[in-house]
Amino acid sequence: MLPHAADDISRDGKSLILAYDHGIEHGPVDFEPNPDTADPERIFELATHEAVTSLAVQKGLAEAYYPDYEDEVNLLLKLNGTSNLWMGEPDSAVNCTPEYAAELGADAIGFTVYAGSNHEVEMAEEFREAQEGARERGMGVVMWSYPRGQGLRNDGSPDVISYGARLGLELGADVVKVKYPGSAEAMGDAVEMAGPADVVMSGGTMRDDEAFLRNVSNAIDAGATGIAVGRNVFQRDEPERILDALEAVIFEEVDPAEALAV
Ligand code: FBP
Repeated sequence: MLPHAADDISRDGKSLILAYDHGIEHGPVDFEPNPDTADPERIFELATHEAVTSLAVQKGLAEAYYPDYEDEVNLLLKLNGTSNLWMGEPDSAVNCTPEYAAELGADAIGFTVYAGSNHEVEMAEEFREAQEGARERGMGVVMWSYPRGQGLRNDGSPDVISYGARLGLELGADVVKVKYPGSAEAMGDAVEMAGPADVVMSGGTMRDDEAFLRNVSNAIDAGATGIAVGRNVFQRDEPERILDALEAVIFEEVDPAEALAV
């Protein structure tokens, strides 16, 4: 096994990344179900929950809030992002360098790559700079590997998700974040394609607690190492409760029904 540059953002080889880049990616609409969550302080507090192994945010939030949390929270700094107001082919503006991420105290960098977009070539080249910059500074590299673009008819198909996982390995990510491909078997294929890179599933918006945790449990059984989750935690009335259950399912491999019963 290769030395693992993402150890700083995992616990016993497993990860729960609390994703909070929604203010840029989707906009204020994502805070409507739980209006308090528009306040980043609420989420930095939530990230001190012991289930959370890192908090993924953009530069502006890290500058404003991370100094107060650097002893309690591992920082996963997203280096690119796009608003939902952008109507072109999938693309993501690079808004932070790995140098500045290190200055802000990041343990790892996060980077979105939309393979299949007309902008794939530039995005892969931008990822190269981010990945090599992170390597030089000992930061882990997490790729949001989301194949999408006008040429892709089904970006949620198991084959496409496995391809996305493989791209993470090929381009040098330590952790590849993919959509859940719908079954443990398909997740197992994605994990196999990612080789020594860790695979984490994204959270999505599924509201049935047990069904959501069952997907997470299936992903773990298939060899995934955790989840990068945003809305499915912070849009709930009691985000701490689902974090407790996620902790049991991911780190202790407790059955979802049992995890919810506690
Ligand atoms: P969720 O758990 O809320 O799905 O967040 C995961 C995530 O990757 C976020 O980091 C990102 O903002 C969002 O999904 C992007 O979702 P999409 O591009 O599919 O709209």
